[in-house]
Amino acid sequence: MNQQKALEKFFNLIIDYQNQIEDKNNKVSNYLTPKELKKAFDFSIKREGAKFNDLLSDIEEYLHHAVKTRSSNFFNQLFGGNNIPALMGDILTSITNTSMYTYEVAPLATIMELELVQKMCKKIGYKSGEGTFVTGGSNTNLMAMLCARNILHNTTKKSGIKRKFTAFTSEHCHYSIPKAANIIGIGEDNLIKIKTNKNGQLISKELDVAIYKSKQKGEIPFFISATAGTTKIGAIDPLEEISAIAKKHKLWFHIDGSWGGSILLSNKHKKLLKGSHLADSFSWNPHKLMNIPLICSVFLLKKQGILEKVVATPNADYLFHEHDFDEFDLGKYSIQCGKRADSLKLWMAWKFFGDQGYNERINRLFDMAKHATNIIVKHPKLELLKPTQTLNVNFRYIPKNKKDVCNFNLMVRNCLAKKGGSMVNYCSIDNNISIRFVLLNPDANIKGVNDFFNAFLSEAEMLDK
Ligand code: ABU
Repeated sequence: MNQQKALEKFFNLIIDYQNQIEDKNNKVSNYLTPKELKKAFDFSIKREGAKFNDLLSDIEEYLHHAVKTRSSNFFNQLFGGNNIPALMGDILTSITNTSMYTYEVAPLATIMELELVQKMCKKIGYKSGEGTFVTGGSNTNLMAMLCARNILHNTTKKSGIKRKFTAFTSEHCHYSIPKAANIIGIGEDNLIKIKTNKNGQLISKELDVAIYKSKQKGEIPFFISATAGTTKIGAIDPLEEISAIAKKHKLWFHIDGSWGGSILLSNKHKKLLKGSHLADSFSWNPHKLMNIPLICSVFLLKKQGILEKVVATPNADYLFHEHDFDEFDLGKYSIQCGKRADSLKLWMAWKFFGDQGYNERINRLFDMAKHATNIIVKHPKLELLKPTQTLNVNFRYIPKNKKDVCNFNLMVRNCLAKKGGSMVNYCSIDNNISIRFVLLNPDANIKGVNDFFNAFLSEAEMLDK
């Protein structure tokens, strides 16, 4: 089989796969243990190589075993959803295979990135900010801490840290914040985690006190990270209050909006993120609520000129040449060298759906989160573990004898995942196992949510007999 025929067959398989995704009766996963999977699939790579025919049957197998994360029955993770324009963009990115470091090799994607950064800055309320696409939400948070360190203490870029720097966030922060503290050299122990209220939101008074205490000890507080959409609960910290504290103490104020940032696209719900424009920097992951294929993460800053100051390093004259528009060579503003053209898929999706389309998509998700919450509240056996604030619905089933509730819920969840009809994740909340039902796929509908709860309840009732 020649390359052209192989490509044709490949795209036919992709179309079949897409049809499976759209068929709501299709399984989300065909679960196998690692041992079973090793038996079911030939992972060996032979010295003599293989033929396209072999690869095509491997691809069929791969698609069979792949978890259908774009299915509307997938409620497991903070990414997913069907988005054909973005998928086209992603395929186009692979086919044209370039790196975003210079305008010369990525002309269109460069301008798209710049346009998108400005559009996102406007949504946040930044008048003339800047930004860069990075390789995941964790790295947007890393960039934020690095910018804070190098801008507030401008000798650190060259000389490193000589004193004890402290950073502040809530106990519900994403685990990338301590990682960032590790990577930029302040150390995880010097990240001070502030208590949250019963809704999982940072208590700003406690933040203020913690900063004072740190100063009294002779430490150097420099960074606060608030969260707009915590991973477990979907809580949004009190952004305006935190901004006032950051201003008072002259600290960098960052918002980790990796999950909740896209709520800014909803005219109805964007008020939840009131005060976003006050932050010095903002993390936003379009691969979450905007349903762009992984990875699509953007780090945004209120002021221009910071990225170059923080990351630019001389001595790459084989790549960055002086020319009439060398400010378009985006590699100079990135901690990466190779940089995938992730702007293309976001640009295509946003062009297709428009602001209006995304407004409707996000609003629909909020309606479904409300519907799911109502199901839980009305059902005698279900308990809502936290008030639903955005798109995370946390609940559990209370079995007859009320014994071992955590393990019981874990069992129900795992049975569902193994059967593969739908997938939902779990987390710990206040020392309980919580089923975390997340809404991010706008193709899910009220019937789909009802079907999920019916499946969950029938599994639970069977185990509770
Ligand atoms: N970046 C956090 C995503 C974790 C999750 O999918 O639940």
